[in-house]
Amino acid sequence: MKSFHQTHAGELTPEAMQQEISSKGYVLVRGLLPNDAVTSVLNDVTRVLSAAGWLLQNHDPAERMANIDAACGDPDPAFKRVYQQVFNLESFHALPHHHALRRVMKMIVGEQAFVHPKPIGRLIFPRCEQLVVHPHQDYEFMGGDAECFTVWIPLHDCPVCVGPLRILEGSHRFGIQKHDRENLRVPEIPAGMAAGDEWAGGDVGAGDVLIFHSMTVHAASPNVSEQLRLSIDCRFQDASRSLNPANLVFAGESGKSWEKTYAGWQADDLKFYWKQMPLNFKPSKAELEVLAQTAASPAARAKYGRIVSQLD
Ligand SMILES: O=C(O)CCC(=O)C(=O)O
Repeated sequence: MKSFHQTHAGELTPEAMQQEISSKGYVLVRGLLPNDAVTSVLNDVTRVLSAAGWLLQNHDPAERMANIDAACGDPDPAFKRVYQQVFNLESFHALPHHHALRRVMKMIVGEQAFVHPKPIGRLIFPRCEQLVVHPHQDYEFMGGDAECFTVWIPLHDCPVCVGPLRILEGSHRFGIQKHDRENLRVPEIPAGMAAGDEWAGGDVGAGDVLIFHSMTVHAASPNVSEQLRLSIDCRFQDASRSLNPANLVFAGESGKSWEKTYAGWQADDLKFYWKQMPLNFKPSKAELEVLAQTAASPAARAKYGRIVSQLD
């Protein structure tokens, strides 16, 4: 695997960022986010994990030493309970809106940069092969407009042994690639089948961000350390491009809602910010209303109904 090509936060220009993304499919920006911004989210997350018994009690929670007896991952109910507490943290949602990140994302997607409101937290126990994310393109999961970009943000220094992401350079140039869905909970591109140039990887530090196109194939490296790997991934696009409304709400049966997420927040500015914007939904709300009546299965009709009800 070759080393990531890297750019330093002090030397960014829109031309350089766009050139980097269009040639390689990603850009790794070193030192973009201030350490205290990242560490304060890390502290909030590790407080939750420590209370859940996921961390060894005789260590500082910030060290993330894993209690391997508690190891779990999605879709274990034990994992979902803890994940929900992390997802509800105000600081977890605020980090993707950090002005330093917004500035860079405007260079890539334009002045109307829109931050998708549902970041994903990765709480990855070490030495658990089934928790390692396999090669895929985010477009497979997000839909909407392909000109959408993921930002991967580790909450601590992430040397290769702790399992940072790796990127298949140039893979965004090959369009939608075939994902295997059969007998898999999460679709993935079968081993060795992804089209692209060469895999790139390496250490990613706290404060660094890895930005990549929705068609760029990426995967996690295995976490072979003794520590949990904690990261956030969030998505940005030009607000005028089409967007799948399922990415704004909770389409599943879990009963999650923005009201429950926001219940313990101090500030209001990041609550429902996306509802104030003239977004271009694909499928549109009218199309979703039809699907809620006509989709083939009762489960699909119920899912579309839940999406529509949360858009009002
Ligand atoms: O952090 C991980 O392990 C996977 C992240 C990922 O696949 C993504 O950001 O799209």
